[in-house]
Amino acid sequence: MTSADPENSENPLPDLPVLYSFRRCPYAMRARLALRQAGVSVEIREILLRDKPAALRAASPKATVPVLLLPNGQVLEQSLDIMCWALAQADPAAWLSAAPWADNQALIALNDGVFKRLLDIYKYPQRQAAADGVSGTAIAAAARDAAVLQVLAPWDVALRRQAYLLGPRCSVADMAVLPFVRQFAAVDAAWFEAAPLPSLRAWLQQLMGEPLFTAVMEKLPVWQSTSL
Ligand SMILES: N[C@@H](CCC(=O)N[C@@H](CS)C(=O)NCC(=O)O)C(=O)O
Repeated sequence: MTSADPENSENPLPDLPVLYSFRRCPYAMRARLALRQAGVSVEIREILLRDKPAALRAASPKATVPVLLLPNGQVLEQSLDIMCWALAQADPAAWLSAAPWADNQALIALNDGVFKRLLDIYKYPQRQAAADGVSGTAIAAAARDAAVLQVLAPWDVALRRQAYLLGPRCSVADMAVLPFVRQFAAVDAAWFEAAPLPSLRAWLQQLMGEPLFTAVMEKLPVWQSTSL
């Protein structure tokens, strides 16, 4: 966590928390899920990663999204910190206490590490294909199959015996990984539909059908700074 400089004219301290967000970023979407679940009033500033506003860089020089700028000048630069901050304000379905915190952390680390790396290759195989001189299709299929073997099949097995990834109740981990699994499913929807992951598919469909999810996935216009 860092602090905003109150003298910084790019970023005067806001009245409401400000979230810099990008709809196609799964980290940003997990932050938005928690903020909305907590009922926190927040100004969402939808940005483009290829054209980051100066105010985002001023608040957070590393300039990844999401970034949450609080009225007291605190800046949260990690999506999981934003989720925890939001749920500390209000946690109506007890996502934070649904499962041991260490289990949440382990599952999210697997998602943000191994799974995110394989997801990126699956989504953009041509990046690696150009470097390795191998066909993009083969690289995508290998990444997809590795993701299933190492991550999604074990999650599917867990979901056969329980409604959520860590037990009978929805936890932070379910919501933290949901936007990533959604992206995986969307790369090749027909393949995912037929994949041997029936319980994961049902979990995904159920969560994506909830008003909370559809609300955060609504498209927003790109934020225009008025301070220029
Ligand atoms: N560990 C960070 C990761 C955030 C992240 O990597 N976001 C990506 C977009 S999905 C980003 O902003 N990348 C910077 C860029 O592409 O310039 C978090 O959990 O918030």
